Amino acid sequence: MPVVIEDSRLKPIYDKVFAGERLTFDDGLALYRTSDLLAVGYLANLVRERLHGNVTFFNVNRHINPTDVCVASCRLCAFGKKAKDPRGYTMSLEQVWETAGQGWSEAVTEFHIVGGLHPELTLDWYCEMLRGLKERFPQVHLKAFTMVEVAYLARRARMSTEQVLWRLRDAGVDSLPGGGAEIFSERVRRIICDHKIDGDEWLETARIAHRLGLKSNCTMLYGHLENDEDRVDHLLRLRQVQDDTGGFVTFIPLAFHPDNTPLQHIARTTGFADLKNIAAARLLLDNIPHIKAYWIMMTPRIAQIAQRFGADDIDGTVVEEKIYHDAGATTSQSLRRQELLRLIQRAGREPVERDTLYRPVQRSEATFTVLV
Ligand code: V47
Repeated sequence: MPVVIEDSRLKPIYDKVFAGERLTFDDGLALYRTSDLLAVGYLANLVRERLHGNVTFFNVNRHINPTDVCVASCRLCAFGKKAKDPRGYTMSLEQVWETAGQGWSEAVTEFHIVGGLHPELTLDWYCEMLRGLKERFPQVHLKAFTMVEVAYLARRARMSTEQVLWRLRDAGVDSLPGGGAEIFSERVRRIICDHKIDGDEWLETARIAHRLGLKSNCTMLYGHLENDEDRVDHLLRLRQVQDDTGGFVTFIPLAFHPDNTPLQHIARTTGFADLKNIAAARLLLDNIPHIKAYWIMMTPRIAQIAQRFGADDIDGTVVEEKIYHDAGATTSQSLRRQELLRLIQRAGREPVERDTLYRPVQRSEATFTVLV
């Protein structure tokens, strides 16, 4: 069937995608600069179906944020609070374990644990938290600590990144989430998150984690001050690390939510930009297996359409989300398993429940009755 490509700049990309060839920096720019979203989406969908056929993955997970107290003051963030801010919170160990159990059922396969850079919580405290979770929920995968948190813990404990990752892994960390990458461009990073590790350090921390055998995700925050070049540069730097380590499992483009941040004058991203970022990522990141359309961030409606624009994952039940809701997200805090199934099926995809590392989860009929 002939494919209609309105923008002639996409023709070489079309040829490369059909031949299975790697796209260049300039190809990436052309993907971002064209308005021919359907052509970009068509190509991304082609690659996505080559890799995953008709399947869309989801999981049954729970987010836990032990503290929102943070020494950094990133302009992009509405979640972090200063230690003296009465609105801030820090859970006790018992509260973390109790929170993990709230809404817990046989169905939860992953705890996604991230928090602020707390000035006083120690590496020992976090290790005890992890051991306590493993003791109480031995079958649940712990996807915990962004590269930024790992680097901060290393600095505070005066240990190497490698030593900290060893300790966290021994205490129960099974893999790392993809947050904190933001955008690697130093020009933009200086404005939106100048207190954070720089892009090179984020990538180096990921390399070390992968070397130790820990898989991780990766992300890119878009829709703030970055330009097309910054986005392509970010994706290609992730692609380079993946060529070297093979440790990234999933890429998640994250749309900037400006409410309650010092950057609240910036307009929210559009559905067009959200789909473009999914599709461009699928085409440029030829070595990262999965592209996730995180429904909390892009709304269930756009996340569903994204399943035909390059994404093969929609994330999970989540249960309780703070980072995006503090920044004005209007999506609900959790989706039931049945609703995820419905969204995926109505997009004409076959839902497959996965664990964090994308192994299919087998469930007996009996467990369906206790699902969150
Ligand atoms: O690290 C913070 C970003 C991330 C805002 O690995 C913001 O499976 C938009 O990383 N507007 C947290 N974004 C979310 C995240 C994530 C989510 C789902 C799955 C996975 C995974 C990872 O959100 C932060 C930061 O990059 N963020 N503030 C904001 N106002």
